[in-house]
Formats: sequence, structure tokens, C-alpha cells
Amino acid sequence: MTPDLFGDENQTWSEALCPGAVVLRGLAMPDEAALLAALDDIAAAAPFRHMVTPGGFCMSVAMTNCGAYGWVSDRGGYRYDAADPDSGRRWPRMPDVFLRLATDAAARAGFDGFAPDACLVNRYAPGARLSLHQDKNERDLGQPIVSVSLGLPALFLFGGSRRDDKPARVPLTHGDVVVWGGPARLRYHGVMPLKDGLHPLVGGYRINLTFRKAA
Ligand code: MD3
Ligand code: FE
Repeated sequence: MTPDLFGDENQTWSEALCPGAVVLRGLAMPDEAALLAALDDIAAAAPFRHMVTPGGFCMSVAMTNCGAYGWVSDRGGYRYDAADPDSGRRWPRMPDVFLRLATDAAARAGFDGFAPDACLVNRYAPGARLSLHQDKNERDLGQPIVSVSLGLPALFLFGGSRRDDKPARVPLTHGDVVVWGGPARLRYHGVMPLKDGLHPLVGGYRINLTFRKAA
């Protein structure tokens, strides 16, 4: 556990989960209000929706996107698309506070020059979960993914390079930022069903931002 220098009253700790995966506890705290305000604008322009998997199941996690590309799923498969399929318009632009936090986190984990062009926003209500999967729709798997957790706490499942490797359980709470790169980039991962609760700023949800270099 490494304490990082950070401002006057805020503190952040970095924890190495495994080679390539670094948890930056509390890194998003100084930006929490600006992140949530920007999120309201994104959801007003591109509302959260439950996408359908290629197998025909409706996802329990509600999603939207910002940035040049958005992650979308339907009966035809998973892909990145410059347009929101619900509106036909481009996704809302990525707010500066999102971009600064993501590039700062990546640099702290050793990924200088990370330039995300996609931010998938996941919203979990109680009971919502994400089953074990890999993220491999991005063009350059040498680029990391940065995740930011806001609102209710969740148990993150961090598996191995095969679907049947027993996953570790990592608690992620409001303000935590994780950088997944290098040998961690293709590890299976998921999220356990969200427990009921009420977060003072976010209410009865967990929000997760994942920053990606899609194109
Ligand atoms: C490890 N989201 O959107 S973020 C996803 O909390 C996704 O909403 C989860 O998995 C969430 O695809 C987990 C942490 C995360 C994101 C991408 C990864 C962990 C990762 C890619 C490779 C390895
Ligand atoms: Fe993922």
C-alpha cells in the first residue's frame, strides 16, 4: 500500500492487485461533485437504457456513453459506435473533468499519453450485476482501461485469463479509480449483484465509468 501525495485534506492510496492492475483508492474524491454534475448532463442528452445481449437477454445494468465512440450491444453483437442507436445522434462529448481524471490515473499507473475516446457509463440498481467477461472490442489492447466507481459499494470479481479461473473479490467504493493494463488487460471480470443502500450524493445506485481507447 503506497500513500500518494494529493492536496491538503484528501488522501489516496495505491494498491497493486496484480501486475498491470492498480487501485487508486479515493482518487476521484476531489472531483466527485463535478463528475456527478457532468453525468446529469450526459444522461439528459443520452438517457440510460438496458441494452440487449447478442443472446437476446436484457442487461440488468443500465448504460450510456460519452466521447467519440460508445459501447453498444444488440442482437447483432457488441461494438463501438459513433452514434447513439436510440437517437441517431453522436454521443455527448467527454467532459474535461472525466478526461483529466482518466489521464491522471493512467499516468500514475505508468501509462503516459492515455487518450480515451470512449467512456461507458454503467448504472447499477440493487440486484444488478455483470457476469464474467473480457473486454476485447478495443483496437489496441496495449492501451489500459481506467474505471471510476461512484455511489453504492460493490464487490468486483477479478478472475484469471480463463473463464473458469476462480475470481478474487475486490470491494470498490465511491471515489475509487482502477487502472487495468498490461497483463491484467484481458483478465475475466464482473460485478456481484448490488446490495441495497442509499449513498448521500448518488442515492440508490452505483455508477461506474470505464474509459477506453476504442479506435
Ligand atoms: C479488468 N465494468 O464496463 S469496471 C465494463 O464495475 C466493466 O461496471 C465493471 O467490466 C463495472 O466492461 C468493472 C473494472 C474493469 C473494467 C475493465 C477491465 C476491470 C477490467 C478490463 C480488463 C480487466
Ligand atoms: Fe468489462
